[in-house]
Amino acid sequence: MNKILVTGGAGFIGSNFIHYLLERYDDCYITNVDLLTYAGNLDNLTNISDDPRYRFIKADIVDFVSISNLVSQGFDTIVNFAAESHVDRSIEAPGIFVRTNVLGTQSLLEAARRFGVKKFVQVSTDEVYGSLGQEGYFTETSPLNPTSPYSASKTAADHLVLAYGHTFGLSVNVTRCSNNYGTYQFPEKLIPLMITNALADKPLPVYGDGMNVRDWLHVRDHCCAVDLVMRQARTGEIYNIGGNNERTNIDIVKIILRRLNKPESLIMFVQDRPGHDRRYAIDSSKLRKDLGWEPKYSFDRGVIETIEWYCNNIKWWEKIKSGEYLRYYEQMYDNRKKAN
Ligand code: NAD
Ligand code: TDX
Repeated sequence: MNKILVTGGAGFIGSNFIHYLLERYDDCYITNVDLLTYAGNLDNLTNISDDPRYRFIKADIVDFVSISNLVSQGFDTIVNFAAESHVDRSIEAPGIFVRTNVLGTQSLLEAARRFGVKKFVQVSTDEVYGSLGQEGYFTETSPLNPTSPYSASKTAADHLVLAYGHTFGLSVNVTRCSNNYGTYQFPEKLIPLMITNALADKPLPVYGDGMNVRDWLHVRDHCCAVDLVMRQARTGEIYNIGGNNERTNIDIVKIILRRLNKPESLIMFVQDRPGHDRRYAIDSSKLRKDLGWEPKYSFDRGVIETIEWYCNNIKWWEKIKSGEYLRYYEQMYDNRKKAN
C-alpha cells in the first residue's frame, strides 16, 4: 500500500489528503498527478515540495497515453480525487464535467487494470443520491438520483468504477462524502466564499431562502476515512462518509459573520441555483461499524479553526480572488443579482 498515486492532489481535499498521509506514515511514497485547472494550486503543497516521499506530475487524467506511461511505473493504489467539483460551474458548462469526471475516471481505471494496480479508490459524493425531504438519511443502498450535471457525471463515474471491479476483478472502492470544509478550500464554495467576502466587507450571496441543508464534515475527517477505506475495505464496498452535522446555509453564514464581528446586513439573498438540492444527510454507520471510523472534529471547533486559517492566510486567497476567479465571480453573481 505504500506507492500511492493521488489524482487531483493540488485541489482542496487531495492536498489535505497528501498532508495527512505524509504526517502519518513514514513509508509512503506519493505521486500527485494534477492538471492544475483553475482549482489546482501548488501553493497548497509548498511545505512538502522537497519531501523525498513526494513528487508532482502535471498531467490530464483524460490523456490515456500520459496516464498509462505514469501508471506503468508501478503503483499499489490509485486514489482519484481529480474532478470538476463545483455545481454552479456544471450548470454553466456541463461538457467539461463529463470529460473530466467520466472519461478521466475511465482512463485511470483502464490504466489501473492494465498495469496491475492493487487498489482503486474513487472519491465520490453524497450528491449522487439526489435531494432529501425533511426526514431520512442516505445509506449506501439509497437509489442513485443525481440532479445536476456535476452529480450526474460523478454517478456515471461510480458506475464505471464498480463495473471495472465486477467485470475485470480490479479491487475497487467508492466513497461518498458529504460537504467538506477546512484549509485550502477554493473560495468559490460556500464556507470560504462567505469568510473571504465578509473579511473584505463584500455582500454574502445566499441562494434562494437560505434554508437548504448540508451535512458538514471537516476535511481531515474525510481524509481519515479515505485512508481507512484504502487500507482496509473489502473490494467492491461503497462507504458513505458524513459527520451528522446538518446546518442550513443561512445558519452557516450567520455563524461566520458573528465570529468575524461583521453585520448581518452584509447578507444578500440572490436568485436560487437552478435545480438546487434541498437537503443532504448521510448515514455513515457502515463505515463506523466496519472500519471503526469516527469524526474527530466538532463543527464548532472545526469552523472556528477554518475561519482563523482564512484570516491568517490572506495572501493565499487574495491571489486566487484577484485572478481569473474575479471574472467568474462577477459574471456568476451579477447574473444572480439582476435576476433577483
Ligand atoms: P477541487 O475542485 O478543489 O480540486 C480538484 C482538483 O482536480 C484540482 O486540483 C484540479 O486541478 C484537478 N483536476 C481537475 N481536472 C483534472 C484533470 N482533467 N486531470 C487532472 N487533474 C484535474 O475539488 P475538491 O473539493 O478537492 O474535491 C475532490 C474530490 O472530492 C472530487 O472528486 C469531488 O467530487 C469529491 N468531493 C468533494 C466534496 C467537497 O465538499 N468539496 C465532498 C464530497 C466529494
Ligand atoms: O454563493 C453561494 N451561495 C449559496 O447560498 C454558494 C457558492 C453556495 N450557496 C449554497 C448552495 C448550497 O446549498 O450553499 C450550499 C453549499 O454550496 P457549495 O459550497 O457550492 O456546495 P454543494 O453544491 O453543496 O456541493 C459541495 O458538496 C458536495 C461540493 O462543491 C461538491 O464537490 C461535493 O460533491
